[in-house]
Amino acid sequence: MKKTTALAHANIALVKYWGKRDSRLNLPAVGSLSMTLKALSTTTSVEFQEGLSIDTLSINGSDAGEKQTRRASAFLDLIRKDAGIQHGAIIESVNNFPTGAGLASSASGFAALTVAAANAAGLDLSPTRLSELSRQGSGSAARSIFGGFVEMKLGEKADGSDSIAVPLHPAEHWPLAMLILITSEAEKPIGSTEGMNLTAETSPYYPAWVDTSPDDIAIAREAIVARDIEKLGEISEFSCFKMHGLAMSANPAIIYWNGLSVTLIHEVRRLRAQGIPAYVTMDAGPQVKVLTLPEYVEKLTGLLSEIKGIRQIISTELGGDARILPE
Ligand code: 2P0
Repeated sequence: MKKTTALAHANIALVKYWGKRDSRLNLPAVGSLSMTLKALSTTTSVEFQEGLSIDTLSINGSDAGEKQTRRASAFLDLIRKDAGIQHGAIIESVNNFPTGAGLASSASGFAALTVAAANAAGLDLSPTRLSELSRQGSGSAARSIFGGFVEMKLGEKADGSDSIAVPLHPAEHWPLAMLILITSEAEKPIGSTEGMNLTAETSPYYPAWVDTSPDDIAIAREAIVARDIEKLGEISEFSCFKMHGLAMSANPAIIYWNGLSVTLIHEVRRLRAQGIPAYVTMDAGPQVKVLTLPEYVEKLTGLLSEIKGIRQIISTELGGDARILPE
């Protein structure tokens, strides 16, 4: 069987996913809306080998360990079932950004794995089917199949076939920029899956989170059509802080921020009050992402890099679809 290598970009949700309505099929409790990011990507190669009874997974050149390998293996079982094969696979995955620190490595990771594994298994699948499969690896990965602006549909079918991402607009529709301020490279204290399950079980605010999500998505969609940065930025901050407030209302509280994250949130808001279009979004980790327009990237980078403790600033525009790379 042939070896296939695929690349997928990470994505950042502007309207956030947090919570599941079905754990087995990994169906989200809310829809979400994201931007695919050009500068952050995972490249994964997969080769199924006859006679191999287990899967091996390396991430950034080192053995990924039992937990991650089991998760990838369970995912490959879905591909093997579709393709009617039983061979084990050698999986090699490389991220061009820090792994596991709230930078969506599972999104680009599972999207790249889906595209590479399906092709290596001899399957010719539509992007929609790839997105449906990716979702079962990681919810946010369903969005990384597509470039540009992407909406993850909540869906309503019990089999999950309509819980898929759909491309809204390609990257060229609206050149936006995002600055990713790395505040720490440490692994996060609680993973997303565990964090969202704890939240759903214990937060009294969870029903309100689920109920109010469709309005946020509708507003974000409109803002993108109209290329209205103020409207998109405001709804993004609202969804972000609603999600973090929700996570903090779990018992015990889930707090992804560090002290520098808080400093940066205030700084971005201060700069915005001075007329710079800059809006904060944060995921399940302490990194602060800043949504802005390309013409402000240089100025913002200069101003923010003066703040003590930032380890790295990554600047990115929107990226394209997940794709197979030539061998
Ligand atoms: C998102 N996050 O919409 C939200 C916002 C983090 C914060 O999707 O359990 O790794 O694998 O489906 O996709 C991260 O969670 O969770 C995530 P699983 P995933 O981007």
